[in-house]
Amino acid sequence: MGVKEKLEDLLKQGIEEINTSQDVKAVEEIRVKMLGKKGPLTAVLRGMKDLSKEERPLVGKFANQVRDELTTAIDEKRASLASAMLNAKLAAETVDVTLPGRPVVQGQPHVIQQIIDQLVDLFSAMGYQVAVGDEVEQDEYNFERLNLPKDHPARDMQDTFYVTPQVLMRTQTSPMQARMMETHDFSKGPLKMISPGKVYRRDTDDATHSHQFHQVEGLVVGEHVTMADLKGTLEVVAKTLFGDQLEVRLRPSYFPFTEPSVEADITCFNCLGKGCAICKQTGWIEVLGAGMVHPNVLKMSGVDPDRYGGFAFGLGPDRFAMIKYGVEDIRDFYQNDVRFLSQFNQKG
Ligand code: 2NL
Repeated sequence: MGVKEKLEDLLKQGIEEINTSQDVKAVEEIRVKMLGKKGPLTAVLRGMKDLSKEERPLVGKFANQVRDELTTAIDEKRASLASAMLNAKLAAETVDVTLPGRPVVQGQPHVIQQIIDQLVDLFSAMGYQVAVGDEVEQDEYNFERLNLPKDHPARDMQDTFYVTPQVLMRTQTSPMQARMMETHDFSKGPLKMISPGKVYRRDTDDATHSHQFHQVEGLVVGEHVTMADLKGTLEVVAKTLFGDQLEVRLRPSYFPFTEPSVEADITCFNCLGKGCAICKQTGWIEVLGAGMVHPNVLKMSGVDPDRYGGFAFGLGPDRFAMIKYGVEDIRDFYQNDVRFLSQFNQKG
């Protein structure tokens, strides 16, 4: 077979192989096989030195033509295979943009946080500051400044988690209020504040006790602050949280940091005062403790008790939530069971 025929065969065979190849890898193998250093075309070109002077340019020209045709065929095939692959991939990965989205489950603040938020909104609207404070406090602020000296019997029921002998997990939010009284400039006007947050007590957890719970305390100190102001304020709180038709009743009580001290009841929202199981037939439900700030408490924070006075109250959002929603076990609030918690949806 002459060199020309050999080249023609090579071209025919190459084109056929290229046309029938199925993927880019196969095309690349053909290129290496046909056009590579060890391939038949290179062999023909190497053999040119044995050809006659007349034949050499003709064969050379034809060999170049064969190489160009094969190269073009390979490039075209490679491009068409690559675009076919891309099309197949695009078809397989089709996104149906008309599919409806998966709904995102919308949560809500914890029911206790909802109560705190309501109180924060209410008191902010009445011009109170909101001061949160730290959960780790000094004995000095948690007890001493609130008229609870060492060995005071009321310390026992509040005995708590000590970090060091002088540092503890706060048993009430009042230490923040003592700090605010200490720094407030009373010549510029009264101090009006609430202090919401977590508090800790060395209680054994049961249906009505948790070693960690919440408190919102309120404090107003200034000139001419009276017990009538306290009662009016508590009425606003009760009506906002439990309903407009409810009344507030104050009963004498005792707290070391207030004198006089009171316990506040609201009309039972269930029977509206007639007497039922929820209010134990009394027609009233106890909701919080309050009183007029004890002169010693004012003095210890550097406030002159002959010039300034005020009221304070402390309430438990946990207890408020239990009363409002009829929850019988405080521990339910802390177990984080969404089936329980999602019942208290603000949006109804
Ligand atoms: C309750 C009773 C109360 C206070 C808290 C208070 C704070 C300062 C001064 C005076 Cl800085 N008093 N707080 C007063 C009366 C009662 O809490 O049973 N809380 C759940």
